[in-house]
Amino acid sequence: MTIKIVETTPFDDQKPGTSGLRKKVKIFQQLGYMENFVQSIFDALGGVEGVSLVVGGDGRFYNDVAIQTILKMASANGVARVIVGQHGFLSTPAASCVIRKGEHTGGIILSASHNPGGPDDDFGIKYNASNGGPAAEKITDAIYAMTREISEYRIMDAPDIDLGTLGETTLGAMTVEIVDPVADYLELMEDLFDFDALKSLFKGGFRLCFDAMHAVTGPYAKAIFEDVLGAPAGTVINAEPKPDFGRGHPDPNPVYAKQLFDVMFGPDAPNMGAASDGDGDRNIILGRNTYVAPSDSLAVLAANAQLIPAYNQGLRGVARSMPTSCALDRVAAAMKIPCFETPTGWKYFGNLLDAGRATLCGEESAGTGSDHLREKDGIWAVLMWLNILAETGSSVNDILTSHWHSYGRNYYSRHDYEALDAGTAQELIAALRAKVSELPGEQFSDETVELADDFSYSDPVDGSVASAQGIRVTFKSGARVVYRLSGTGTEGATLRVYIERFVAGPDGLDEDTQEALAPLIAIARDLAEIRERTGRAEPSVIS
Ligand code: VG1
Ligand code: CO
Repeated sequence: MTIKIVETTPFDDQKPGTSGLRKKVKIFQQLGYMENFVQSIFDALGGVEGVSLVVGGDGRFYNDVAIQTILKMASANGVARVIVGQHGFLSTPAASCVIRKGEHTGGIILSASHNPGGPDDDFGIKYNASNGGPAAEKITDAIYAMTREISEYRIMDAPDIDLGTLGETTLGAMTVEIVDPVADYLELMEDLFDFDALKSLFKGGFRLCFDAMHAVTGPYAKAIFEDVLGAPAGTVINAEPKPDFGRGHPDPNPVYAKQLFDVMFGPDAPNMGAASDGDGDRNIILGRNTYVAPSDSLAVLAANAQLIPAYNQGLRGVARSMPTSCALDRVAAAMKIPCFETPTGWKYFGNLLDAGRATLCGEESAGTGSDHLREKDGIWAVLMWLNILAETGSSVNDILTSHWHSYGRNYYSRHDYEALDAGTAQELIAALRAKVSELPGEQFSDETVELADDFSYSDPVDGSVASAQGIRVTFKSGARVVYRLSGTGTEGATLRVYIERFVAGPDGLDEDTQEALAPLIAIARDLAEIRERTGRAEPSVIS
């Protein structure tokens, strides 16, 4: 076995987005592309001699090839030890868990999350730090800087490692440990929740349908819900992970998780439905004939967290991404705890969680989590709901309705315009940015603009500033529209429009979301000239 030093030249498109570097598989397959990025991670860390790293991914096409490359490069760069999930599998939250528990230096997660997988679809890679969370912007910026000046990478000339056999082996001087991807994560969940109460719930005939969407959560969900908690076999559907997610799109929303929605809105629906995404960090929750909007789910979890063993001391604070609805703010106000508003992307929660200033956090894009990890966590959120249902004896629908009666309802929807021409999308945002300062006071139908700006976040822990994070327009009525471009896509641009209107109740709490928001949706489209600029009359996905 020898160490090869390979000369290379920079690629100019390796800037990490909202959550790492995401590209088509074909781009990653270019000679040296993966290697350049991995070497840049190592270089940005100031070298990796003697460190220990965790490596795993969501099992999508190219996962195995990428892991072999990373192992050979880690060895050639002097890494002492690498922990790999068996068959290369580690859900994103499980990777965060393994990094934290083993006090490793960091980890490399291979995933394009909710994007489709397969030879013609997407792949991704990101670095997580020793706290188990996505690298902060200063590290991703440093990685990007390295990709611009890289001239060589180091790789071991060695045969592939067998990723299927548990236990230790070596690659050059480096130890490789293949671990059960579920074990540490299951142990953590057992610490947080009342598993006896959950076992009794299922024993009493409670029915759950969990759609793993042929993605990484299948083995986790089967082990936890069926094997440990005693839910009947078949509780987890689409449980077998596949490199192309069964040709599906592992994004748990009403469009791509249609099978689950059909079950939950069909005859004889189970008590609760849930789904996760490609890498297991997202969740959606459904009751019978009910879809719980992720922003509402976050608020419900915050309001009821004290029922759960891990949070029975109360929450120190909560945090949400800027476009997430303000339902959480109402709960925080009632609890008299701080509510932080951060840019989109989990990396911005890291400092608040590390500093103990936020206990629970979440995003409108179906991500919720807490200080138990530094990633959002899909199965954790499902266990939160189950534990709340077990404690209260209520149904999902009852919990949600009574929440609205206590706090009012933030009607909320996100409209995505996918695969737009990138230039057109950027011009649309630039035009909005140019007019924000003139918007206050302007009237659109029944709404008058109160505030408009391009969101800028100043981290209260380390003072770092993230600017140009999305255009917010708040109306005097309390309604709100937010515009931003996705940072996770791999083709053209996706415009996300977030629309929100608050109704205090007790009347008007049971309207259809799209109907309740219709006038505001029309304003949102006019204000940004979406049709005129993009030629699109309707969004491609409504969630
Ligand atoms: C999207 C979501 C964001 C989430 C990110 C990663 O980003 O909007 O809330 O943190 O995906 O989620 P964007 O830039 O496309 O809007 V995942 O499940 O990829 O790790
Ligand atoms: Co994800």
